[in-house]
Amino acid sequence: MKITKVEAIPFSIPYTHPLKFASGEAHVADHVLIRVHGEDGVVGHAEAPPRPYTYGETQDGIRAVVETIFAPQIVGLDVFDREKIHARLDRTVGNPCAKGAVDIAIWDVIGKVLGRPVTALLGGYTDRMRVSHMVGFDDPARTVEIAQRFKETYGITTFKIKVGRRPWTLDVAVCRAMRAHFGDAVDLYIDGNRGWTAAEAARALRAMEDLDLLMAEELNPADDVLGRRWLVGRTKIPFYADESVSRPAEAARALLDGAATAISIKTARTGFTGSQRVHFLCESLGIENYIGNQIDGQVGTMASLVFGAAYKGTAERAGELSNFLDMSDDLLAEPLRIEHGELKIRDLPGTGVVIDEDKLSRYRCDR
Ligand code: MUC
Ligand code: MG
Repeated sequence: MKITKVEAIPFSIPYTHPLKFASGEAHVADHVLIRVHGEDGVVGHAEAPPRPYTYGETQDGIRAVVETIFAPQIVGLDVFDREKIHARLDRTVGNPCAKGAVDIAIWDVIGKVLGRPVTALLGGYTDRMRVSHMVGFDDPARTVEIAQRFKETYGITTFKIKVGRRPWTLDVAVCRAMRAHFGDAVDLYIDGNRGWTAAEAARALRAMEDLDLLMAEELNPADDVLGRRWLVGRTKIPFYADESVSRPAEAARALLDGAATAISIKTARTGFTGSQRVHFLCESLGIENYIGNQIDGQVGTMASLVFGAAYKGTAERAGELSNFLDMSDDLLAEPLRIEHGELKIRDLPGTGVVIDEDKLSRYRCDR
């Protein structure tokens, strides 16, 4: 099945509840829908979220690199020639979310051609994942209120709290309020998006030692090489690398350098193929991982679910699969539903993404 066309369609959907974190803010989902067309009218879909504050990609940049560089390189190749496709995409450095979405859309085509769900082709471990919700910067009372609503409405009991503000005591107060309110009825972990220094992070962690945090993520910049190694060495819970590992080789380097002891896998930036490599690396080394959220819409969240449910290692921890709930609308014909704290795979060939074409016409911003 040859690739006949690759489209990159920018769209824009506002958030009802913007997400604020140490490296930036998301008010509008200004993402790009990638469509890979095969012969016989088979179409695969994926969502690329531009994160200028994380990887340097923009909506215009993703569209340009996909349409002007990637499409001419892969049109005419067979969808099953995945190594050849990747060798061509990898001639361009960077652009993780553009590459990740092209990869996922190709897997969607492959699933449709074979008539099988992609999750079964990847690993087929389970049909569902537990959901973790990511809460942005806010005051303690409001954070508790949001978490309580998500717990009551969706049955979510795992929360990632964004930290990395100054003074660090602001964030400690939020985490403390969450634990005081929920007791041991919830799991809590933190993500600093590089906002603190190593010393600030160490003090904050010490101040939260009694809060039973599951893990900590990117509390200080990985580029502070010795500071990061020092911090990781004294941290008593798994220390996750996220944005500092946008390629499998970076994940290997972070683990070998002592810059992290666990890895967040985001299909938005490593697609399915790169995420497999990261996952297998972690599995071989006995390192834990979880499915992170690139502030994905429902199309991207479906991809995270498809991958996360495919493997025992990724399915056993709650995945960050709920931030689409903060968007005013989305593109899926049949919206995702989180029930009893879980999201279930759709038993359809491919990734299960079916686009509502009316919504796409309404939100696309290239016309
Ligand atoms: C996360 O886990 O860091 C915030 C910035 C980004 O790139 O992803 C989000 C979530
Ligand atoms: Mg993170």
